[in-house]
Amino acid sequence: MGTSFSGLAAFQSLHVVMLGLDSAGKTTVLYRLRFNEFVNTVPTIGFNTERIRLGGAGASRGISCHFWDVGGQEKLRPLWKPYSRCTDGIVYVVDSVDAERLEEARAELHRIARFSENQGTPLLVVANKQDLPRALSVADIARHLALGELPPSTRYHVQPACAITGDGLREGVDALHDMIVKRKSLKRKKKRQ
Ligand code: G3D
Ligand code: MG
Repeated sequence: MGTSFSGLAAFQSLHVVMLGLDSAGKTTVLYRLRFNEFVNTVPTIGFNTERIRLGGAGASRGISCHFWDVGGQEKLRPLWKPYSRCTDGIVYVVDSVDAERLEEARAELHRIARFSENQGTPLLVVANKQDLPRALSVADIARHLALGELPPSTRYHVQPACAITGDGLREGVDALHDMIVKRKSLKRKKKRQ
């Protein structure tokens, strides 16, 4: 009871920001999680936001969380900093087929992870579009994004997924929830010391 109660309390007012290059699949992920179906998207100008009910079997079951999907076009990326400030978690969506833009995705991810306000914010990397034949593996995505070089305080999880069918998304969100709850309870422990 103790663990699930503290998990619930931690997640009731949670905010998660979704970032990633344009066309990575962020909005498709958002609506797949929200409506449990594929929704045809248009390029995001500004942001979309939805309260999403988490449905995992673990501590996240039945708890809802506010997701912010921020546009990924170059001209909108200055918005990433204010939107990610003080967020509980970051979801970084990557197009696993777009090898040419992985370097750009890496640079933007490291830029956002290094902001002082984001130090230690748990990170879920969604290796999206795994349904496509030339999709890179999770290991390749992790290597191209240089996840090992993120600030040491950044906990991360890489989740292979397909936002069209929803495969992998719930597992990813559950992993993010676990990291957020662990960080919050660690912070509480430190405060008490
Ligand atoms: P964005 O919000 O990150 O900019 P979108 O990306 O959610 O708008 O998605 C961009 C395109 O990728 C969309 O196609 C969308 O259907 C497609 N897409 C998203 N996720 C997946 C996936 O898992 N697999 C495949 N095959 N396609 C995906 P269009 O054709 O509308 O541009
Ligand atoms: Mg979008």
